[in-house]
This record gives sequence, C-alpha cells and structure tokens, in this order.
Amino acid sequence: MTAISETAEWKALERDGADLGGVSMRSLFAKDHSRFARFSLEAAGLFADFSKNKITDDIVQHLLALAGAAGVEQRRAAMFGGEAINSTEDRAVLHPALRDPDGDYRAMGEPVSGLVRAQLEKMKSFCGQVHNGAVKGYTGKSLDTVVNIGIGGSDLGPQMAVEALRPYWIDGRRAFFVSNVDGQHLADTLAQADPETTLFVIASKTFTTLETLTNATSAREWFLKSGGAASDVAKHFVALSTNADAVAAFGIDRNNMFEFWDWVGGRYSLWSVIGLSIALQVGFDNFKKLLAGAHAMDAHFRDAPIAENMPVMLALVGVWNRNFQGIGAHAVLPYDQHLLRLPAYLQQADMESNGKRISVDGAAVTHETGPIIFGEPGTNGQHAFYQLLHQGTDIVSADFIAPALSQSAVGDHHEKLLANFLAQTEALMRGKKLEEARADLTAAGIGASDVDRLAPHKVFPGDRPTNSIVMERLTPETLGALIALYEHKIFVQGVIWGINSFDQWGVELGKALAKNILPELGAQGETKAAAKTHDASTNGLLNWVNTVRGRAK
Ligand code: G6Q
Repeated sequence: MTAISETAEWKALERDGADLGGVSMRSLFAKDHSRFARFSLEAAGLFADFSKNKITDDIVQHLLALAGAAGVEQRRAAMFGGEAINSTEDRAVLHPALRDPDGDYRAMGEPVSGLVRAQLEKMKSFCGQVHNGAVKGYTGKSLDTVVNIGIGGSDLGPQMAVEALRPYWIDGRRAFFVSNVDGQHLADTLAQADPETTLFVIASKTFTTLETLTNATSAREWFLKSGGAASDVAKHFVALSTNADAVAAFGIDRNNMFEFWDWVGGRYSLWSVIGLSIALQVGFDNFKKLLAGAHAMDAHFRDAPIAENMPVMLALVGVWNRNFQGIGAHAVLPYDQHLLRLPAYLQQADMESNGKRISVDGAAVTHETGPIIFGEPGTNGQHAFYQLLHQGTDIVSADFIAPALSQSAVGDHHEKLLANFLAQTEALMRGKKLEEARADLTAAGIGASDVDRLAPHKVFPGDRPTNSIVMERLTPETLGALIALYEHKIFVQGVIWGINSFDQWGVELGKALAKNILPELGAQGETKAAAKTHDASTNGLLNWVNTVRGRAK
C-alpha cells in the first residue's frame, strides 16, 4: 500500500504549505469578502466556521483530493455497513446504530438493531420505575442517588453528558462518578451517599478492569457494612457490560444487567447502556433526544458530499494544521461552564483513537498523527494558558465552542462570555503588529523610550488557526450532534493517516507492569525485601515507597 505521504495529493499540499509562507490570515480576509461564507457549514443544529485557518480554495481542493486518495468515502460506507474496520480486534464499529434504533444495521453481517431496541426498552422501563419509585431500596425508600463506577470510556462520556445537561436534571436526583482506583475517590463519594437510597451502576464493557472491579467490590462492602444484607445487593447494584459471565461471577443478577456488544468501542459507548446514568439523571426522553441529535449528525456525515460535510471539513482542516503547518497541539475551549468535562472527554476520544504510529498494514507511519489535545472552559483558560496560545513559540490550533443563548441566563453574563469567545478568535487570527503596538502605547501617553522598551512585548504574531462551533442552545440534541461531529472528525483523520482509530494497545504495557509490581508493594507497616528486578530508578522508587510504608503504623 502506498503511504499517504507518498501520494501526489500529499505532495501538492506540501507545496501549498511552502508557497503559503509569508501569507497572513489577515490578508486572506482582507482580499476575500466571501471567505466566511465559503469556509463555514451548518448541520444538525451546529454552525462551524473554519475560515480562521490558513487555508485557501486551492488548499481545500487539495485536502478534498487527499480525502479521495485515502478512501474516506469508502471507509465511511464500510463503517456504516458494519464491516470489521477495527482490524486489529476484528470488530465492526457501529456506534451510529445505537443512535438510530429504528434502523436496520448489521455488524459483520449480524443484525443488531433489534438488540439495540431491546436494551433501550429495558433502560426506559428501568428509568421509569426508578423515577416513579416502583424500584425501591432495601428499606423501602426510592433510589434518588446514582454512583456510576467505571473508568475511561465507561466514565468520561456519561460524566461529561450529565454535567453538560445539568439544566435537564430531574429534581432531587444526584449522580456521582467514581473512576480512580485511588480509594479516596470512592471514600469521598460514599461520604455523600446514603446506602438506603443509592443505586450503584457498575459500568464496564469487559467487567475485568482492575479499577472498576476494585471500586465495585469496596462499594459492595460499604453497602453490606452500612446495613444492607447480601440479599439486598440486587436492589442496589446494576451492571452495564458485554460480559454476562463476569457480571454473574461478581454477584450481580442477570436481570440487573444491561447489555452492549463488542462493536461498541469503550470511548464511543455513552450512546449504549453505558448511558444509563445519563438517562437516570435527565430522564429517558432526554437521553433519546441526545441519541437523536447524534443521529442527525450521523445522517449528515453519511449523506452530505464531502466538500459540504462538517466532520470531513473539520478533519481536513485539522490534517492541514497537523501535517502541513507543523502544529502538534490542539485546544478544545468550550465557552459554556456545563461543558466543563468536554476537553477531558475529547482528550480520550481523540488521543486514544489517533495517538498511534503504526498504520493498518503494520508499517510505521511516515507522517505525524493525532495532536495533543487539552483544554478548559472559557473564560477560565484565558486567565491561565492562553498566554502561550497568543505569544508562545509553538502554534496551537483550537476549537472554540459556544451556545448563542444560555440555559440559565444571569444578568449580562452571557453577553460578556460571548464577547470573549468572539474576541479570542479574532485576536488569535489578527494578532497585533509592532507598529500597532507602538501606536497604542503612544496613544496611551507612554514616553518614547518606554514605547521602544515595551512594544516588542505587546506584539501578537497572529495567524493562529481556530475553528468556531456555535449552536442556539446546549440541549440534549445539540450535545449529541457535537459529540458525533467529533467522533466522525476523528474517524476521518484516522482514515487519512492510515491508522486504526478503534483499538488502544498503547494502554496495555503499563497495566501489565503494574500487575507485576503490585505484589512487590508492602502493606502499611510491612517490611519488604529490597526490589532488584527492575531498572535502578524503578527499584529505587519502589524501595523508597516501601521504606516509608514499612515505617508507618
Ligand atoms: C475506551 C477504552 C477504555 C475503556 C476502559 C474501561 O475506548 O477501551 O477507556 O473504556 O479501559 O474498560 P471497561 O469498560 O471494559 O471497564
């Protein structure tokens, strides 16, 4: 297979990158009044402006040609067709089937939509019974609190969505998320929970994950110590998993298990029964709306020509920045406090999917792949790391995300938030030239020698690429569309880079080594023999920790 970086389409983009040299975005905007209209798209309740990237019509044409050369449309058809596009795990990748329960999808030939509908019905019925109090705890009280125990894909998605949909929370209901194997996470959460009214939702695709099983076991012990009997566990523990045997071995009744399947990737699973905590917190109807919003984006992604296709265009602009502008980091900057967890969620979605160096055919790639993703809600980030975005030596691309209307308008807060949202991308694009900095200082009455001294510090190079994604309001539908937009963007980039976006072998090595080290760690007060089998650093650290722990009472 010809490496993508050896194709004529890639080479054309390399030439574009070199030719663009000294051209500024400012000048591109100045000479082209239809730039915004041409480089923006609307779909599924979202409006995306990618005109503040250093792109031209020629570059966009060449990027579209690159998508053609990489077979984006064929791979898209293969995904929707349920082919085993997750080649290293021999699995289909069919999260769109979860958002289209009335569809007729097949995973590697096997019909799946009936299974999806059945689990949705089970979720609906269970949510209804929890909400109307028909499902009761061991003392006859309703279950008003959910503690979701899961990690990675079984935690980040539901947690992000529950936070994002705060205005839709059902009165009196509480949701907590425990992921870290650090016992403090569980202890801090249980300190706020009442065993009589708490439902533990054990979310684990494999039901073998160390962190989740450790937390679930300790939660069950807490429940039993707090007054519940073994026969009451069934009333307070449900499981979300693909592994019925492991769920049963843990002691959760089959009736209390909600099921999903291997064609749902962990980080693509919030749309499956892994979304139970979302549905319990915001109601099943709102969960369905979340699915509907994602489905609207799926339909757009599947049907729109690639030049008018929002996920494809965002992906291509990202490839341009990553591979032809040398940008290695990308910030996700939501101007909505409820999207607090979106950067963390997308960190996993993007970095676990596209942080890879081996192509699908087993050879090392000859180009860069996924960037470093980070972010914080605006305006907090502005008072923290935006300094580097504006004036640092590395260029960072960014997505700015905002709803035009707030879900909870307070005074003129939202106008101030939006003014900042708009100003930041303008500043990042335009920058400020030395003569402008000098003129501003002079106009402020600064003396000539101070103008000379200060002006260089007040220069902003500009030309820092951003996308802006706006929506009317953050609702279950627009949240669904937004997440699906990113999922498909990540998919398209993975296709162009020739990697499998749906495995995650990079998380295995550390897990295996931790298993080896665990028996070498002493309990508090225990004396351990000096470790000798690792490198000097790991031995030294292990011995230091064991000495301190051995001394402790
Ligand atoms: C996601 C990854 C990973 C996974 C967790 C939890 O795509 O596979 O983050 O979700 O490791 O796994 P379990 O759900 O199997 O506990």
